[in-house]
Amino acid sequence: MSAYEVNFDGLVGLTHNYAGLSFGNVASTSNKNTAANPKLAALQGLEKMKALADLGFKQGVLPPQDRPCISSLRQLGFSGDDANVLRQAAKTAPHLLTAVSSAASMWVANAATVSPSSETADAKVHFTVANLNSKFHRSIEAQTTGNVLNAIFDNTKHFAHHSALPQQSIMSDEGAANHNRLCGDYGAPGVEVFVYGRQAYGGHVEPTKYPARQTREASEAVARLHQLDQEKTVFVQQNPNVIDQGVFHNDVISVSNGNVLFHHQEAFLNQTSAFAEIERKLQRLGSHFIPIEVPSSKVSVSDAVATYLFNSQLLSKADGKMMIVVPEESRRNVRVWAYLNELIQGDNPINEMRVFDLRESMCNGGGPACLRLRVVLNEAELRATNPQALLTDSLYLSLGNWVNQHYRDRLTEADLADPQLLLENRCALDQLTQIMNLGSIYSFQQD
Ligand code: SUG
Repeated sequence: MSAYEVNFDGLVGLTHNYAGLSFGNVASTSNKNTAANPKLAALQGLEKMKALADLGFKQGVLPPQDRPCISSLRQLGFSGDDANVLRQAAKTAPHLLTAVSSAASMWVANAATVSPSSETADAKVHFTVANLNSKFHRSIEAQTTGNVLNAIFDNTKHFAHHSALPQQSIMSDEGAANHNRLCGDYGAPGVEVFVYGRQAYGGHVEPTKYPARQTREASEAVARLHQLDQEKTVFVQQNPNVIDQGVFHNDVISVSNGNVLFHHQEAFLNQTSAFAEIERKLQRLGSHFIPIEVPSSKVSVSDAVATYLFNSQLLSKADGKMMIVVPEESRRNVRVWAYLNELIQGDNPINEMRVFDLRESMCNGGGPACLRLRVVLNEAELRATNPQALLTDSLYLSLGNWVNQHYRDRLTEADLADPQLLLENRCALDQLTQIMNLGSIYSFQQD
């Protein structure tokens, strides 16, 4: 059955700021305390969505979360009215206030893992919300993420939703950022490649400097929940040395599309055997594997981390070729830019590139691929998806007006305690749920 890959991009939230919350994510820690521009961040993201929709790619939108998350602060013992909760947190635990104010839900590659219906035993599209257990500021996303996905894929005939795995480090799960799918046509069964950073039980190799955010145990649980056949899954460990150089998610060092895996030479541990397994399993499905490997001699791991070359999107065009979508930082690096120009001239399926300015997100370690969650949908599933979550010219205009009306153009840590910012968020998000026809997905709407 024919199917589409729909890229759902996260809308940047109103509290987008640089708080240095993600140890192991070089951009996040190095930009701590610089002033952010939430309005520009949201508009940059919207421009990418619109440009790709205009090129004929199916594009969806996922809403931001309500921040500062007052319910998290209450759970941690702050009390009184909302303004008092904010005041007390700012005074006695400012690090907690910044954590619960993060707009990190914009990086929806970490929202969930998604398996298309062509691979699951019950022929439904399966979603497992990521618990994002490695970082406190991200672990509080899970509940609302589940509400959002249920509001958009609200049809039990086609969609199966699983809540996040237990919030425990053995089950650390960062969603689709550590998940690649290789296939022939999007609608045909493919091979799902789960990439983990450490194995909690019986693992021998782990990074030593920075945390590994995905466990093998979590990846295996997701594969079980999604009812995936062993012959259509591969588990491979990410090279711990690259995690220690700032590759905190696999999507900072590799990206797949169709039967192509674009990756760095140092991306995986035991790469030879993992690739042989992918090749064998893909062949059984009638497709063949095309790994495109970037050698360290051309692009170092440090250049990859600085430019997010691999946090690119690979998109299939109508003519069967692929387009690579990279951030502006890739153009600015001489070696990476030279490599990209060589790549699109070479004998491989990628023959076109587009560059986007996503600087506001990039400064927190989020490139084009972090900002999107891929959902493969056939015609019937696409029809069952909330149409107001799919980007049309009119939704683009509404969202642009909404951002311009509600967002601030400068935000620093000092602003997070401002009760007015909380009210601005709630007012804006309440309107957004109406624009996108999402119902009551936020806790402040359920009180
Ligand atoms: O989880 N940054 C995010 C970036 C996530 C990128 N996603 C993917 N690679 N898929 C993170 O580290 C920084 C927030 C701050 O420091 O203010 C942050 O959460």
